Amino acid sequence: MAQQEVDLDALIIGAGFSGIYQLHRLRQMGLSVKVIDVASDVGGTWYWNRYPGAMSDTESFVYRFSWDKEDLQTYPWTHHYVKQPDVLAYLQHVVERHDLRKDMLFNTELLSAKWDEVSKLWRVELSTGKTLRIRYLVTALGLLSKANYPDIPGIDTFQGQKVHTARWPAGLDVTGKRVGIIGCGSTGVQVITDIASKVKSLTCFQRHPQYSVPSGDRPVDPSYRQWVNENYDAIFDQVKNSAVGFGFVESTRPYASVSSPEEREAIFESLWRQGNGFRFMFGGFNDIATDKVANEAACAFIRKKIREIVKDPEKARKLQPHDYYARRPLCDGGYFEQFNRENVDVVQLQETPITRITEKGVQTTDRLYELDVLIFATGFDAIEGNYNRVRIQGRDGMSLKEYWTPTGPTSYLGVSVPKFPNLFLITGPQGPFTNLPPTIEAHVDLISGLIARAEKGRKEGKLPVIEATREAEQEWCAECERVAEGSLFKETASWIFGQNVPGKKYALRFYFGGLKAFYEAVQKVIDNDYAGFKPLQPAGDEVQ
Ligand code: FAD
Ligand code: NA7
Repeated sequence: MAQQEVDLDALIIGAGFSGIYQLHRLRQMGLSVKVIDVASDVGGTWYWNRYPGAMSDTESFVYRFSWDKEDLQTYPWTHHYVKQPDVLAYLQHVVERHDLRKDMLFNTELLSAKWDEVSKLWRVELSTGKTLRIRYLVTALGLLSKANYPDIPGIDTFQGQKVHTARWPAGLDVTGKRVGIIGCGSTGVQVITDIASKVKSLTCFQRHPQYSVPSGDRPVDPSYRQWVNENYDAIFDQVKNSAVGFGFVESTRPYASVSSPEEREAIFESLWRQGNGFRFMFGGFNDIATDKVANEAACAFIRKKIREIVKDPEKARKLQPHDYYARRPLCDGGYFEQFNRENVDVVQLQETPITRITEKGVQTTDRLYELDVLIFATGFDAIEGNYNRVRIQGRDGMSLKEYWTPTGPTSYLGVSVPKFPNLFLITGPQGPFTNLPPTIEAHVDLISGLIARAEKGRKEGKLPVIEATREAEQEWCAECERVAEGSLFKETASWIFGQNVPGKKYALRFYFGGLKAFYEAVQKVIDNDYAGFKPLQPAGDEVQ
């Protein structure tokens, strides 16, 4: 049997949480493997997003890897939430601790990848000019990684400084400046909260007001840290057996089961005081995201809080949302309070839309806002954005972009796409909607198992080719649709369904069945000899 020469057993694209763990796992299996990233160092999201106030909204104790227990118990964190420099330092630390850097190449972009049907290898082309033959290609490109710039007329004429939050330049200091910010999502809320007290003026151009609740961030008490350290096994057991994996116990109580208005109010008030957006949405009642009455009760509670916090009635009016509370839930460190500052204002774009950007600033239908700095907190071309800018061609020369065009992005379990053999996606489309590290671990563990199976087959004289079947992908899509049935998220425009980028197809991009159900589904696949993946074929003479 002829051996096909490979340059590497596996190539991983992306050096964030996903790429780091995948490298660790494949190296443990004795494979030759490298990670590349277009960035100049590790970190992924936390390398790129250096805007003021950037932080995680998952609490510190579960926004990390679960697989290195000693590190879990010894690595320091000072607050209940980790800020961007903290997460970056943590990921750098993991890389050093497990000696992973020697297998990482930075300033290196994947330009294209083509499946070669004869050799059964991927031929990948890198920005460094190198072309490599790879057996297993793992994409850890990130689901919130390709920055989204709005298409506003005159955007290039602005003479002040323009900046996207995901590309914040080192040394940009907004102190004392006239600043405008377009976008009030999770990122906008963090930036506004951080810079409001420092800038000369801050104009927030808001298209949709947001439901945001307090984060509850505060310094970590030593006794709390000790409790966490002593209970890490139970904590991650709970996370992996929960729906969203945020480290709190989700409620099983329907809103209607509590009949007393005072008791309902007390539950919301308690959630508000504890802090965290996901806890507010999922920790008090089990149907805020599915039942319209329950949802409106949560909305009314948050609107009341906004009216209480924001003293200027006109600003308070503009800041109150009236759509469903059914986007990724936000939390903040005093967002609405910032609008009590004289130098901070909100422009409701549904009333006075932006007509163009001029050399001096932002022109709306009623006036020109002169600015020194214009911040785009306009989010990401999420999920498939990074895939579409790389030409990945599977069987028959079809690109992933072409494969996904008719339906929107699909996959089997979020990791594998029919007709793209030996391509493995970490947090690909239709993976779980959760705190991401536990989902990343589930994906990496599944991919590592699939590759181990292929390697075992290879040693037994079989073709090491892994490919999901079309039927399995369709069944998984149907399962994603089934568990999303009745979710108010489906009725609320956001990046989760692709509505934040003009021209992007509306499609279900996540599995809403929860982490526990996802882990169970994966275990079932493994127990049934990787059901849904084609059986390994005997190797012919010409290929291996
Ligand atoms: P990423 O960290 O996005 O890394 C992908 C890497 O791939 C990038 O470094 C990119 O440069 C590289 N890459 C892409 N294309 C190419 C190419 N063609 N060639 C070479 N390299 C390429 N999640 C949570 O669960 N909780 C949170 O609190 C939370 N907060 C967030 C806050 C912000 C501001 C943002 C933007 C995201 C947040 N997320 C959060 C989501 C976050 O993206 C994930 O938690 C996690 O960091 C994703 O890791 P990753 O390795 O999968 O992808
Ligand atoms: P999001 O949540 O997509 O928010 C982007 C914001 O930008 C949102 O308020 C948008 O308004 C606004 N936006 C986008 N385009 C425009 C235009 N053209 N005009 C005006 N306003 C616009 O991105 P984030 O970065 O905040 O958060 C993404 C995820 O990263 C988040 O969930 C965390 O996981 C971290 P809209 O509300 O659509 O009207």
